This record gives sequence, C-alpha cells and structure tokens, in this order.
Amino acid sequence: MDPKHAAVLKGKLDAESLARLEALGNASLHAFVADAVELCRPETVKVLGDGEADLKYIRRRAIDSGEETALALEGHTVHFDGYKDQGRDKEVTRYLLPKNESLGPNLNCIDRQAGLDEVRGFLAGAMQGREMVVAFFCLGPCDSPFSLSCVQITDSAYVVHSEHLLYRTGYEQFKRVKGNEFFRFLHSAGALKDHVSAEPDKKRIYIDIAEDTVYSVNTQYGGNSMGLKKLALRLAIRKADRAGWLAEHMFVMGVHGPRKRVTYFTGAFPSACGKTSTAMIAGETIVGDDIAYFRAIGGEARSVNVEAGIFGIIQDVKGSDDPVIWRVLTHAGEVIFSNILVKDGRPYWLGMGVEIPKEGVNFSGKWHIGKIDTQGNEIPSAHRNARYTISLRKLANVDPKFDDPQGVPVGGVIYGGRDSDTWVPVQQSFDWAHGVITMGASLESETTAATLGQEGVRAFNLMSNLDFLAIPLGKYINNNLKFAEGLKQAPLVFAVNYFQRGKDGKYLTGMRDKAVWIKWMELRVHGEAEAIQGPAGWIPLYDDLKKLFKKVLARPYTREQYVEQFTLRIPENLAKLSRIRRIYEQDVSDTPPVVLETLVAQRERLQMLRAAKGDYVSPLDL
Ligand code: SPV
Ligand code: MN
Repeated sequence: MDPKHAAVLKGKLDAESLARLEALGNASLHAFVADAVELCRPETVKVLGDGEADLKYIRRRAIDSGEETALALEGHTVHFDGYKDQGRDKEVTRYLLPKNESLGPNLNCIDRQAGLDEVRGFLAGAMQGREMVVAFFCLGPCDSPFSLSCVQITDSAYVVHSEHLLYRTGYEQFKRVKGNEFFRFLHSAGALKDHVSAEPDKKRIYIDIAEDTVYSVNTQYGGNSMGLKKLALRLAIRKADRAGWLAEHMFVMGVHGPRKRVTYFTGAFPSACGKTSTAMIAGETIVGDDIAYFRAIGGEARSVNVEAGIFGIIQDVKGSDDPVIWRVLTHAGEVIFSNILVKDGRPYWLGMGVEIPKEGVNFSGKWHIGKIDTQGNEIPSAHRNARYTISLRKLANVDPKFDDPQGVPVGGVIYGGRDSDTWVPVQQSFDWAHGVITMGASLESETTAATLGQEGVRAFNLMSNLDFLAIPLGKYINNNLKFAEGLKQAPLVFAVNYFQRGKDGKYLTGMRDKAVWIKWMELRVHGEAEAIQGPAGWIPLYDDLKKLFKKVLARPYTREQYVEQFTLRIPENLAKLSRIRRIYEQDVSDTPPVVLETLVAQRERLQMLRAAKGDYVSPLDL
C-alpha cells in the first residue's frame, strides 16, 4: 500500500481488515478508502469479506447500534427511517456536472466543484466516534460478463445488512478489478437522534459522474443510502452508454409455456403499476424484480438481475394475493421490515388483510390511532412506502437460472403503465423500434390516491427509468434503439395495462388476468398465437384468450368482455400521442428524429381508421 494511504489508515483497522485491503492490491481503492477516512474521521474501520462470519458481524452490529430491532420471529428485524426520510428524494439527488459538460435540460445537476464542496462539507467528521464499514459487492452474477464491482463505505450497519440481502458479495470478485474500473459509494447517516438521521435539511445524494462515485449523507432510506440500488443504476446507465449495453429499471421472469418451455421476459412499470406482482405471477418463476442489465451475446439479447434480493413495497401484500412473499414475511428467516407498525414484536402494514392494532411503534415513534404530525396531518399506522428486504433465494418460485453468469435469453420486453382509458390490456408492437418508441418511450402512469397530489394525473416516465437517467433522454432512447442492431432477432415488445376502466368507472380486467396476458405473450414469442393488426400494434384473438382463460384461470371469458377490453379508443390514443409528442418536441432537446416520425405515423394510422370506422373500433371490426 502506498505509504501515504497506510499513514491515514494506521491505527484505525484491525489486522484482518488491513490484510483484506492490502490483498486487493488496488491503489485506486486504497485512495478511495483513505480519502473517506480522512474526510469522515471514523473511530475505527472494518473491512468485510464475503463469508458468513462477516454477515453475522453486520447483523449483530445493526441490532447493537439500534438501527434495527429484533422482532418476535427469528431473523426478523425492523428498521425505521426518519419521518422526512421515507422515500427517494429527487430534489436533493443531483449529478455533479464537470465544467464544459452537459446532461441536457431534464436532469438535476449542480456544478461539480460546488457540489463536492457542499456534500463533502456535510460528510466532514460525520463518522466521529463511529465505526466505518467497507464492504464489497458485485452487481450482476459474479464471474460474468455482466459483473460490475462496487465498494460501499458507510457508517450504517443497516445499509450494509440490507445490501447483503440484496446483492452478491464481491470481495473475491474485487481482486480481479483492473485500476479504477469500479463504482464507489460513500454514505453517512449523519447526526442521529433515536437512531434516525436527524438533519433532513442537510440530506444530499450527489453523483460524481467523473469519478464513478456517489456521496450520500443525512439519510438512511434504502433508495437514498444503498449505493448499489438506484445510485449504481445511474452510474451503470452511463457505463452502458459508453460500452453499448443497456441498464434498465426492469424485472426479469421466466414464463412457462407449452412442453415445459421457459421463455424469459423483462418488464418496466412505474411504481404501483403491477411490476412486482407481474414478476411474481403464480406458476411462473422470478429472476429479479427491479433492475436488469442487457447485453448482446452471440447475437442474442441476454439479461441478468443485477440484484439478489427484493426491497419491496409491503403495502397490500396479503396471503391471498401474494402467497409466496407472504410465506417469507410470516415465517422465521432473515427479513428486514422498514417503516411498518410494530406491536408486541409483530409487524403490521397497510392492506395486509388483518386487523391493525390501534397503537404501537412506527416511523413517527410511539404511535396511536389519530396521532397528528406537526403539519396537522393524521399519521397512518404504517408508511405507504414501508418495505421488506429479503433474499430472492428464499422465494419458492426463484428461477433456476437466476444466478447464471451468462444471464437468460430475452424473448420479450413488457412496458406497463397505469392508464384508465387509453391502452388495451395487452398488445404487441410491430417491431423493436415501434415498441421502444410508442410503448417504452411513451410510458405514462396515472397518480393514485396513494401518491401525493391530485388523483388521475398522468406522469410521463419513459421506460420507467426517468428518475435514474444519467445521460440525455434522446441519447438513452437511441441506445435502446441501437441495441437491436447487435441481435440476430430482437425481443418482441409488448405493452400492458392492468388499470383500464369501463364507462361506469369500474376496472375492466381482474387482478389475476395478467396471468393470461403473459401466456399469450409467451405464445407470440414462439409464433404459436395469431394476432390482429391494429393501428397501434398487434392484439390477441378472442378464441386464443378464451382458451387461455380456461386453462390458466379456469374461468370463462366472454366475447362481450373481449370486445369491451380490446375496443380501440381512438380519441384517447390520439390525445396520448399528442401529449408524448409535445414532450419530445418541447422538453427534450436531443429527441432522435425517428421518435417523432414514428409517433406521427401512428397518429396517421389512427386517424385513417377513425375516418373509416368511427371513434371506438371493436377488435372484431379490424
Ligand atoms: C423504486 O422506487 O423504484 C424502488 C425502490 O425500487 S427505491 O430503492 O427507493 O428506488
Ligand atoms: Mn425500482
């Protein structure tokens, strides 16, 4: 180790920790750790390896530090985040922009030097009297063309414990890292009161794109503090941009077709649009529920789950709808609950389908029904963004290829939004570019009663990746379009909508119908189902869906249901096209021309059909 770095670390590390750092033989890593120590001034530094002993150590630390509390069932703990630290904070998540560089008009940026001064100012001395943990993880399976090595430095045992559940450990993998080809994350929970970050006004999450480093301070919420989750996704999008692969906010799942065939799908859905529940459809297998990387390997689109666990929204998880997750959450085994209600050592959450106690401990501290916050708002028993953190290996339906270093071949990509009146329940694009543009890049989600603000407002969220884009929007779309050039056959692209409503405002499809749509998509990938060509894509035939409803859900499916669900709503589709066009014409400065051309061509097809058949066209009339 460079004597300069050794001098900084001297006296802070135990012999094992020091030996571990030395053994990596990476000057760039040593410099990062030494800088973090000089800046944050921890009392001691612990360097973790990949073994069970280190995991045990961190589990115990999370309890001893008070960041987690053991619950009644063995292996279950609860962690609370501060009252103002219950979700990702977009306002204070910014890219550090080097002079003479631009990320376009749509990303939250701050001048690099000013941002470094600010965030490093908050980190200065932040770990005094504390232990700093240095942990290594691998994004994607280890020993794979997809693997990305990461180092997480933090003073929060909760953060490292969560990452242990959510990622593959990567100390051994790190020995193969060349030079500075790794992601760095430096986090401090900052000043604490009752074990939670006490200075939310000084919360900052700054992404230094020049150094592949993210600084996070005065926050504990997983999405802000765990470097490997959405912060790494931002860095990965930039890396993918340089190297010709894709980093997407998508699940990966195996869909089980006829003759024991498994076809893999990936899917992007904005929050609360059915993403995890699609990945968890009964009878299918899950590879991942949140982030996927794609590479063209041997002319084939292949994908991995970047993660190895689920940091899932717990609201509405019930035994009847989510039996597999429910089982894990209600049996002994390692689970971190966050921001739920605790009473007598038991966890409670909104929509769990059992009676919620009228008092207990939650994200506001001691809680009782009717408790009011300082703004005069009633505090719910559990937060709507309360979560569970589990390892995927615990799930009965985990796909056997989940850890495959070569990833899985992608047969189809699904885009899904929350849309009460426009898209049909399922349709297939004409080709890759048509799907990327009119489905992925046109994704919108309506706000629900569960989100702040007005209900039913449509939020644009291309590929459900808008929050994490680290390159200009047009460039990102272009990368998606270009990806198909390296493939012998591009995956099919589908759009789904589980939230379509009828004239009476009632949902037209049932919670479980997605199990049918996915089987139809699987058949389409293999050319085993016909489809009707509409102006916006291919839609299913009634007879095929009827057969699938019977087979998959043992339910009849009437022609009337089909006609109502698959009637093309031309005025609504045209209105959507104008909204999306306006965004790409006015708000995005680098829209590729093909995006506008494709949207215009779709408008013309819709207008022609309307001239011939009216505003609402039954699939039987196409
Ligand atoms: C999401 O919000 O998309 C999540 C949770 O998956 S977070 O880690 O907060 O990003
Ligand atoms: Mn997500």
